[in-house]
Amino acid sequence: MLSNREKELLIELWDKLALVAEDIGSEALLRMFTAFPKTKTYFEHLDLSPRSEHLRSHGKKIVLALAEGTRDISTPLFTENLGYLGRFHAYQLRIHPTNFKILNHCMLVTIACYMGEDFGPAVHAATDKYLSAFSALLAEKFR
Ligand code: ZNH
Repeated sequence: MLSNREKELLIELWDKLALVAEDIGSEALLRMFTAFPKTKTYFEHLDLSPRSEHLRSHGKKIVLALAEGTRDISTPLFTENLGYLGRFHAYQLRIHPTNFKILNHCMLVTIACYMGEDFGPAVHAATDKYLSAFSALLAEKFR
């Protein structure tokens, strides 16, 4: 569970990241494809080379979805708004749940590099919890 202080930290952080959503998202994806090449199998229809338009636009979608979600943490809206994305990832894309842990890890590393000194232990822990909660919802319908 996230405390009120953690929610504030998350809104503050993701407001900053939303401004550079393409950079953060594409870097996290590139890290994932480099360190965990099997994840590329879900993206065979996209150009995954560094700085490609596909990588940037898909990265942006992910970061903006995460940034928007920070507004609704611990409200019923959080689960409701993510219903569509959850069904999409489970039924259409059939993303195996382990992949969410992998992307979360790559996202944390990317954010740490970008934020530097401003990514202290409290905001790090809050981000870790938030990414886990978000991806649990995206993964929960997978069978
Ligand atoms: Zn995902 C898509 C988000 C994870 C894979 N995604 C997507 C989208 C979004 C997202 C927003 C768009 C939708 C529409 O269009 O409607 N994701 C997300 C998030 C996360 C994720 C937030 C975390 C947290 N994904 C993921 C993973 C994977 C994926 C892990 C694998 C590995 N996605 C995907 C795909 C797609 C998506 C494949 C589709 C793409 C295209 O474009 O085709």
